[in-house]
Amino acid sequence: MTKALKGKMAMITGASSGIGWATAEVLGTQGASLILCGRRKDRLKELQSKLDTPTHLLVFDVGDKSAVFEKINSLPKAFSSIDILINNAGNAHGLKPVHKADLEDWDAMIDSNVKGLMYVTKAVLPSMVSRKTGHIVNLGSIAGKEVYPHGSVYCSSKYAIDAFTQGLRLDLNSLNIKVSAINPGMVETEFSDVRFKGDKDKATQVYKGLIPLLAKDVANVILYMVQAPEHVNLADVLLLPKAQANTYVAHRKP
Ligand code: 8X3
Repeated sequence: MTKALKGKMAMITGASSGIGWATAEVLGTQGASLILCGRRKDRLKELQSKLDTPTHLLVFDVGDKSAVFEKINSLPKAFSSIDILINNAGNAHGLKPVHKADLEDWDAMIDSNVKGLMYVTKAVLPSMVSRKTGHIVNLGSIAGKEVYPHGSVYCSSKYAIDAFTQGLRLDLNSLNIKVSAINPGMVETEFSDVRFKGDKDKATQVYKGLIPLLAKDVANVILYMVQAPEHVNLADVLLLPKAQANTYVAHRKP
């Protein structure tokens, strides 16, 4: 059977865990060659060892501007023509009201979720623009559509992704480059562990009494988006677990 993404090159940021890892597995199964980006080399190597497709590892922090351009500009020729960019890297740090929040948490979110996504996009674009082809999929969030208490800066970062996605779509419209966003609700990954800095009790409470999305659910929708017919763009997808109605209403079983 022909694999849907045979001959395509996909770059995935934040591939060392969660949605990025699952997306690598799903796109790899469909024959895409993969550039796996992340900060944790050991995790990327572990992922690489599980995949049956050509892969190249790029170890860098998306928030490190010079590293982003240096790494992406020095990709080996066989991996330099990127067809699909999955801008997944990012996280939530802390869940506190503005007057109690830590500035370091704000910087971490703005640096990776916002600036990092923008740097990676800017670094990948020349190859897409010159070839007049490509598809950029940004990982937004329901938090980029609705603000919730104590999430002001995380939500700001995801609203910024929403605005950047719309701006990119306008700027690239005449260049045959597709721009999409997928905006998940609750997904059970390391997300809440990172947000609550390893406090397992707090992280577990987030998903208590309901069935959240799994990373693989998001990855499967990303696959659907990137293999849609050339003339079709799933431009803005909100993906929720059935139990979640919005950012603060979720039906939980006792
Ligand atoms: C993750 C969704 O609502 O937990 O981006 O912040 S939420």
